[in-house]
Amino acid sequence: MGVTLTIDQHIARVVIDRPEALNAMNESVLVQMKQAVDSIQNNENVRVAIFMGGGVKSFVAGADINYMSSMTPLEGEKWGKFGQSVFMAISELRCPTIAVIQGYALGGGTELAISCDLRIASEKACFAQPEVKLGIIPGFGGTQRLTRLIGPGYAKQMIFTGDQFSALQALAMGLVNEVVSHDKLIERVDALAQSIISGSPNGIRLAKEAIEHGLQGSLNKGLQLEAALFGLCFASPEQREGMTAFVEKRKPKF
Ligand code: CO8
Repeated sequence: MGVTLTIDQHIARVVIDRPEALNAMNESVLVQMKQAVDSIQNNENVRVAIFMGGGVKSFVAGADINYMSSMTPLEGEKWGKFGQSVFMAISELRCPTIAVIQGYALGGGTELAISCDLRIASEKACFAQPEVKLGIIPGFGGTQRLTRLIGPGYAKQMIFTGDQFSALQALAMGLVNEVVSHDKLIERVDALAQSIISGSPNGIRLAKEAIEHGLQGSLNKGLQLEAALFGLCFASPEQREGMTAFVEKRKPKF
């Protein structure tokens, strides 16, 4: 058990499966996750990557508390940096990423979910940043990505209280894109993945690049990058195909 990667029909599926610890992440899980992410990045055929937890109860119940319990400050910093690097590799994947949250997304689990582009939650999902209850702070990007995603008010509420938030509360905060019934979760995610796959891979990749870089700088810099990438689209056969298909009243073939 650990992390498995399957790639089928342009869709990569990464499953974190440690049933004995509700999929909590120890070093081995993070190492395997990084290997899976590298394989996806190196595979031009992948157009969507889906991250999910094994079993029905948990997405990921955080970093492994037993593993962290006797760390020294230096070991803690090293562990935090390692987790950050893995989650950065996820957020830097060229293809869109979807976190499928069927149950607990706690601590590092919420941080993993927010490293993905989109989050689809079952009605049974629950979210928390419970680190302060353990005497630590979110260390895999939570203080930064969560604040950027849902704003400082809700991020501080989650981080200062450590309380659990339901899927519907997460939806209201903008933490997830959609909440769907538990038994329809996979169906909905597959439909979403198909919708993404039907678009121009080059267009989607450049749009993601513009959004991600734009978020890190000023509006003006972001707009300059958007214009440059917009121009680049016209160097791709996908632009010709997309527009020709429209004119010919048929579906584009990407
Ligand atoms: N780490 C290790 N083991 C875990 C974890 C975890 N995060 N979560 C669950 N488990 C284990 C339990 O210990 C238990 O093991 P065992 O059967 O051997 O006793 C097994 O999974 C099943 O769990 P429970 O019996 O507790 O199941 P319940 O349904 O009663 O409760 C909960 C489920 C509510 C999810 C509960 O297990 C829980 O509260 N888990 C801890 C959640 C948590 O606090 N997560 C945050 C961890 S800290 C973190 O993620 C920080 C990331 C950044 C670190 C950066 C460092 C620098």
